[in-house]
Amino acid sequence: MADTVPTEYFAGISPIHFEGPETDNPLAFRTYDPDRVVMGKRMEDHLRPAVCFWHTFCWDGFDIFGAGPFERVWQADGPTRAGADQRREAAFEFFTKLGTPFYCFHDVDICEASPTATELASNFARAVDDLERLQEKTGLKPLWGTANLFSHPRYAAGGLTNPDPDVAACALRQVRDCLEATHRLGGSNYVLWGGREGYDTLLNTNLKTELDNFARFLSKIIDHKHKLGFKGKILIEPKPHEPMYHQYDYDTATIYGFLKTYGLENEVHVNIEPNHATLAGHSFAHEIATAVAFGIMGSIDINCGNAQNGWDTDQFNLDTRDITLAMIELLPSGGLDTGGFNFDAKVRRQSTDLEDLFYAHIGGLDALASGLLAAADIIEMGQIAAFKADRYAGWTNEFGQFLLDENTSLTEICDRAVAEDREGRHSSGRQEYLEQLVARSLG
Ligand code: XUL
Ligand code: CO
Repeated sequence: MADTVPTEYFAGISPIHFEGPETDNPLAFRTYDPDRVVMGKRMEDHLRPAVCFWHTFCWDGFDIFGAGPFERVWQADGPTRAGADQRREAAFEFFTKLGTPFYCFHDVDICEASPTATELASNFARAVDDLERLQEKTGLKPLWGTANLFSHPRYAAGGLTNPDPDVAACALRQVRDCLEATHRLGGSNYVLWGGREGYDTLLNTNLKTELDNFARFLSKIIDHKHKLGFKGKILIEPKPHEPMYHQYDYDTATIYGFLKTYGLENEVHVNIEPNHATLAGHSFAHEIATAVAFGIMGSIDINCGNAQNGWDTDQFNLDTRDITLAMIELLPSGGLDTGGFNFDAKVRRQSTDLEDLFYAHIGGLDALASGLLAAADIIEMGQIAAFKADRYAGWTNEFGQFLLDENTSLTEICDRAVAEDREGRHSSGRQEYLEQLVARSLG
């Protein structure tokens, strides 16, 4: 047991402010300036940044090879009620000092270890009351809440796609409680990450039954959301694998195909995570472009992987080019509305000091701000949009329209192509010129 409950967990760290690019203070923002207006909107309103509970306050640094080295004061009591009470206090002190308006949580993140479903329900309800108090004190709100349907041993074969109806019912109970709590706390969205919705081997899996069940339960969740009057979005978070060999929510395109198959495409959006995009063999920008194209863009879990390995390393994304390329896809669509950028990222295991949590989030926010500024600059200069418009201009011409006309048959197209001797000719895609424009705005 910790002897006393601290009144301040991050003593010696003052609220973080914007000091500009010239500052040499590592506990200040160099680029993230919440009130700065970019393309007609405040930076904070573009980014809607959120800090997550799980990596930043729950994780003690353990990995599969060794115990956690972090020794956070609020972790000294272990996963007890007293420890969870301190964890929430510490988290809200951190959010307030960092100055981010949103946070994200799993049900299990905010309360003590709860072996049974009934214990979780009552511990969670108590913790949500406390979050309400902390929110009133600080003005923070959840960007989203989510039920953890992957840590408890009962979920080894999935939550909503489990072969056992008892387990699925347990998962639904957790989702119901967490959706209601997220609504009550004024959350902007509700997330479903299907960590164990998938399989390790097809030899023990009835794929069609699992997908049908998942869709059926998803529509019940959507019905419940409407009954509650929750205006936020339901978000599915794509990830191809890890922990399972194959996860059903493989990537944005797969999710769209699933939603469309079951008629849910107008009810569900996606929560895109760069490290999940790269695990699926895509870029961050590709996932954003796909979600925007299908009208299912929701929110972003910002992080990145490591180019040298194939794991979900959840690092803070400092790659401003990667962020800029994604923003170029996102901003012209109007950007995020209920979504935001949640730091689903963790400090490295050797970064054991409390200041490291600040350096990580400050660096992450500055990188987002730099990407936003560069993308806005590129969009405002207009050459990329102009190049694309010109590249596709043929489709607005009479011949292009003739091809696209639903009454035009394949034979008519071919006959006309022959009669008019239309062969076509390649024109430059100008990739290097376009990349140069991006590099120029990155400075
Ligand atoms: C796991 C992951 C989760 C979800 C929420 O890879 O990203 O933290 O964001 O369950
Ligand atoms: Co995530």
